[in-house]
Amino acid sequence: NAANIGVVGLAVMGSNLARNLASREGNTVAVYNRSRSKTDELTAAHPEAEFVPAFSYEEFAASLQKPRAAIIMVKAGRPTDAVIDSLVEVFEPGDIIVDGGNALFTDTIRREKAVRETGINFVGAGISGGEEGALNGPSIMPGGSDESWVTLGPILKSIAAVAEGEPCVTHVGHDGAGHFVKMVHNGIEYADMQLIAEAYDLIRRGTGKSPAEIADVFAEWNQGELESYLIEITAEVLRQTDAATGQPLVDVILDQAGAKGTGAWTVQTALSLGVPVSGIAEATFARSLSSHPEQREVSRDLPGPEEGLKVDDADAFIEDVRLALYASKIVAYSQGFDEIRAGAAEYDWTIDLGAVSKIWRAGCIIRAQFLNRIADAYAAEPELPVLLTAPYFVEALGRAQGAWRRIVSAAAGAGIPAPAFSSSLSYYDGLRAERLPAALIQGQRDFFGAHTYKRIDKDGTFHTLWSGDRTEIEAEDTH
Ligand code: NBP
Repeated sequence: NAANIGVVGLAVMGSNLARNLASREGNTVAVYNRSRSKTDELTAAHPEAEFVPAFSYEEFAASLQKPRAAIIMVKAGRPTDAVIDSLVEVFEPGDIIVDGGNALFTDTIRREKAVRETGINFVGAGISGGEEGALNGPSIMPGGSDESWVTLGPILKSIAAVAEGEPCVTHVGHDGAGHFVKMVHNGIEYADMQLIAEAYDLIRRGTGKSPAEIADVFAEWNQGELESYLIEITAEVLRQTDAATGQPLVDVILDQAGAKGTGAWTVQTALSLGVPVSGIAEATFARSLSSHPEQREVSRDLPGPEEGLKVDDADAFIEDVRLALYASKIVAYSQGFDEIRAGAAEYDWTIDLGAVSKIWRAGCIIRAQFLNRIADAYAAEPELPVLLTAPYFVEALGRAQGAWRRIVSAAAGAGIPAPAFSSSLSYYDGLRAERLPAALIQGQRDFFGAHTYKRIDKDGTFHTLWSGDRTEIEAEDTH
């Protein structure tokens, strides 16, 4: 009963993934966990499943068909390195080690290089969808070599979520490409969540509707172009009543948002690549701001506007918020795909952006109908430099921009924070601008640091002799 796939690490994610694998026709799954109890619990709880339990790395390797393939689902960081080292000891050239945890893509690049030297294949695979996805079908973003994809592809396709008949897995690109794309997925998720939160806040403050009434608004939005898992669960959360107090649950939850770091990775990486992912950055910073109660406490009496939000027509206002949310969401996805495009160029990956949008249509947290429109945009123009300039999005932004501007102005006027809405609009207007005040920045840089500038009317690099007679000279290009 040799197993065709193995799983190392049988905590929540690993055990669910192992069960998913075992439930598919033709799979026999070798399972191993550092402490034996988790292995015993899993096999005892699921006697029907085709598991081959192993209690040492040697036994685990011996139970796998060659070329061996094993998916690691342990804590990211050192535990992952420890497991890789142990597997490398007992595996042979041609075998495949998959890291399905939330690794930073630069760690994956490092590990792939080191493992490749032993002749063993290493695949970093982003797996999205949490516990539920792992069990019933996640969205899977594998990197690694073409050779490993031949063995791994059919197995991963068998367990992935399915969107319109297509499995939500594609070979994203080499070495760290899969974990890079998973990282950006999480960054977009941060932006999507923050935008929804801002929409809720504006509707509540603008119309005085209760959370349960706003749940109805979101449920209705979920029937239209905003249809998505996150909008759907927003309605569920807003409708929930706290059993202890009888209050809406959202009113008794402490308003300090946690984060596990993937949003910050997305923003840090974008900064290094020079990609303006301002929506994702504002969403990440908004969580940081919320989580500093001492700063918020001392700031409570800072002056604000006299008047709160004044809404005459609640329905019209809610429709404006919906359009502002949609436009800002287009910006967030456009920025996220821009980061993937820049990452691919920097790290020499060939990434099919349309294929990435398609594998996010099911199984993952940002799953939405909307992703089909992104796939269409890249199908029509694979080298599209700015996603939001695709005709479908231009039409949507044209339809939304008036409402978007009204909402951002109203929020600013009433002193309501809407960082993701307003930064997205600024990004949009920045892209549209024929001239940017970046010209003045270049002048300032040349003034204090002789950093030079280019001219609009002739080639070359120039410097003004600011501390001399202020004539212009041709200069070496020093940026
Ligand atoms: P945890 O991240 O809580 O890790 C626990 C597992 O790691 C246990 O099996 C534990 O073994 C094992 N482990 C540790 Br800790 N140190 C080890 C070592 N030195 N050698 C061998 N095994 C070691 O598990 P999880 O919550 O199931 O998450 C697994 C991975 O999936 C993580 O990378 C996580 O970031 C990712 N994840 C993804 C999602 C998602 O939505 N995609 C959700 C949650 C987690 P033990 O039983 O012997 O202690």
